[in-house]
Amino acid sequence: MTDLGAVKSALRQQAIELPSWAFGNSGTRFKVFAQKGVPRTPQEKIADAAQVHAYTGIAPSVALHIPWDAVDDYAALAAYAAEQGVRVGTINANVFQDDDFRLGSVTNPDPAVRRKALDHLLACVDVMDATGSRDLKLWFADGTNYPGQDDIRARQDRLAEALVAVRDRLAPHQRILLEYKLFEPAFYTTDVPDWGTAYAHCLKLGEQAQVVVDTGHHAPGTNIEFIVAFLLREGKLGGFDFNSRFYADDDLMVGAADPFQLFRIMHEVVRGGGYDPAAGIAFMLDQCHNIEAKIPGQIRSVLNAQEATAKALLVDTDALEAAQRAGDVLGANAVLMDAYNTDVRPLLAELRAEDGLDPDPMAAFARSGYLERIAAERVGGQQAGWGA
Ligand code: AOS
Ligand code: ZN
Ligand code: ZN
Repeated sequence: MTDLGAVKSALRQQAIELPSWAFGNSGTRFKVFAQKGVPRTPQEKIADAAQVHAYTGIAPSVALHIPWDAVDDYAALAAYAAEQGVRVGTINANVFQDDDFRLGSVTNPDPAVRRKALDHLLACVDVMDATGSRDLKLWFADGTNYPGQDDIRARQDRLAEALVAVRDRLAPHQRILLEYKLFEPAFYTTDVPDWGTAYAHCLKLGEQAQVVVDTGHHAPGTNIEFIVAFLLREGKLGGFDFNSRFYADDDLMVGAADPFQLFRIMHEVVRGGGYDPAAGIAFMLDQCHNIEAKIPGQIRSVLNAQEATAKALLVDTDALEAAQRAGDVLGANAVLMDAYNTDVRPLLAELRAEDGLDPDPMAAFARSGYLERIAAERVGGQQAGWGA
């Protein structure tokens, strides 16, 4: 039997980090649909993120993207976030939106471009110092489009060199989170295409470098929970970029396309000790709300993650282990499915009520009038910087 009190207190510890870019206008290369009231400044993005936390109680931090969220005074921005009831979380570097990076950033064949990319990464660590952020998330768009275009091995050497330089700049409490992605924007080779490549670089870099798993960055059919279990076991899972995919890197709401996959991932997280805050796993969303309202989209995503987590915490581990030891294939599978098939919504509503939150965050936010207010007050919202 599962102890519901223990499940509730574990759920109270949950922290999902929101991406600042989820609140800006976004789209595809075909069209960015502008929405009313979207933020015009990093402060307004933080204010919107704070709404998500206010209604869910489990989204206490916001990831920034530099230079999309560039400000003169990052310490002041962190103070502003604190006033809003949230904090600045992971700093995301951007070495993909400059003409100089056509052939890559840190892996570019031109040393001057490599230097420019590295300088940006180092500047991001300066931002972390000012905001008190622990993690620097590195995703590189680097790769090639055609066989022979550049030397695959030399590009790995250049990547390793840049990563070492960044690691050497970190304070002891700071980390590199290295993100991999199968393809896009590069279509032939990508310099960090998979967890194995990211893991190998992080292993060489040592304690301060960990792999981040973006759930949208795999080939169809990839068993992501296996990757999670493996990296956790090796002490190399740094965090997640949660989202859903149907086709490629769709950045849709987590738990929308495949809630069962999210449950399986969270089950491995719990099983591997990654849910313990001491494990330091960063549970982040990396999403864009191209056609749906952004703040409700984020609230829904946080709730989806919370539901999957509740189900994972409900797994009867004693019964599961007993069935596994006995070689009871169907019995073991049934234990897992029982947890997955539990409707956890009443439990989560009860938890919120106990904590002074509205049991229905979506409805409560809709009633608050916040969206109408920002639509009236904010004119000329910013594009997220993504999908232009
Ligand atoms: C890109 O595909 C990666 O998912 C990045 O983590 C992120 O989406 C990008 O840096 C924009 O925020
Ligand atoms: Zn990502
Ligand atoms: Zn992505």
